[in-house]
Amino acid sequence: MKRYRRIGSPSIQPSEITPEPIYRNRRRFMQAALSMTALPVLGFSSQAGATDYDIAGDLPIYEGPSWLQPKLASAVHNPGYSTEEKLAPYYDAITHNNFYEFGTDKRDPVRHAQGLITDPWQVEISGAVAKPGQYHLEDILAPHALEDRIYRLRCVEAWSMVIPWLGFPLADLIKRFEPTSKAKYVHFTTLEDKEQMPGQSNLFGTITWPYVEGLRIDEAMNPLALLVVGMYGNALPPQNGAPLRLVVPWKYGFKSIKSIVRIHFSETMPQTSWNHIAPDEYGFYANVNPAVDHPRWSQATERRLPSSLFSPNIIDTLPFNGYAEEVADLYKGMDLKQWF
Ligand SMILES: Nc1nc2c(c(=O)[nH]1)N[C@H]1C(S)=C(S)[C@@H](COP(=O)(O)O)O[C@H]1N2
Ligand SMILES: [Mo]
Repeated sequence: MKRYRRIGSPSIQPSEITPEPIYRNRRRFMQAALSMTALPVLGFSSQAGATDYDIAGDLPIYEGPSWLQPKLASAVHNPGYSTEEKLAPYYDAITHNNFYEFGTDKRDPVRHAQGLITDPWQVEISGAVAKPGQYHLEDILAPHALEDRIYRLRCVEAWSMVIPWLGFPLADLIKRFEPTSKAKYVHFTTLEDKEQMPGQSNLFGTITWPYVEGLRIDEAMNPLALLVVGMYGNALPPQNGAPLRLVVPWKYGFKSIKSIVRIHFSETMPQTSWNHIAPDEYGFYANVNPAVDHPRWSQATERRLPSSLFSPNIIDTLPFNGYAEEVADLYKGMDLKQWF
């Protein structure tokens, strides 16, 4: 069992410094750890300020559906696909989000996503596959054991976090639905529901809803590409893309599409949301690359969260976000300045 280093002074009780629901969440972890499951024991930030406390104090513990609990509890840590870097405090990971369906401010998703109905949830598998259909998420997940993997997440806005995800390889799902020889690309679509997602009614919004993303099929088959249903040992909170999201750690965060309702296989390259908005700024590939700057800012470094004015924690950005060994071969012979 892996133990994470506790952040903050050991003389301070976690209940004094951690918002109540999160503290209770942590107790769940302790219980799980005592019962000798593979769940990690988490460290929590001592940096939650007074205003932060108010937001998190209103947060329900995101349990997820009961059918998901045994799967989450039996997830096994995969050190081979994990980094040893310091985790983002859980609090930061669930309150600093990009999920434009709920607003463009980093705090909007945690404020506005709590009511999202994530169970029952349907996922459509369509296009160039032998077994297309409309499936319940429970059936989608049924044959897959969950792994606990700790990945770096590098946003195109030049901040990053280290997050422990619970998920399974996208490749395993793809094989199950038997793509045909015409399946050259995989498209992903987020839920479109103006009732539940206030950001989708924003008149000056730039995204044409629903949010769409995509991968080349060989990228999708890479073992690092993860379909995620949990984080920090628990169900994925709505603001992080419940109940099902993609995590592709060698690419900028916008490729890691949230709250997926459709996975489609095709011969042609899909349109993707950010590429559609600003093709000069956001490419289809969007591989993390310190040598290719965003037109309006450098990509050579990143702000690793938690970061503050006095302790900005700026670190060098690595090619493919540090996953070059696993993925560089996918792009052999491609000019990465052209195919950014
Ligand atoms: N549907 C959808 N997926 C999305 C986004 C979004 O706005 N809508 N934002 C992306 C961006 S820009 C990033 S950096 C990550 C952030 O994931 P996190 O909030 O879990 O850290 O989600 C990505 N997935
Ligand atoms: Mo991002």
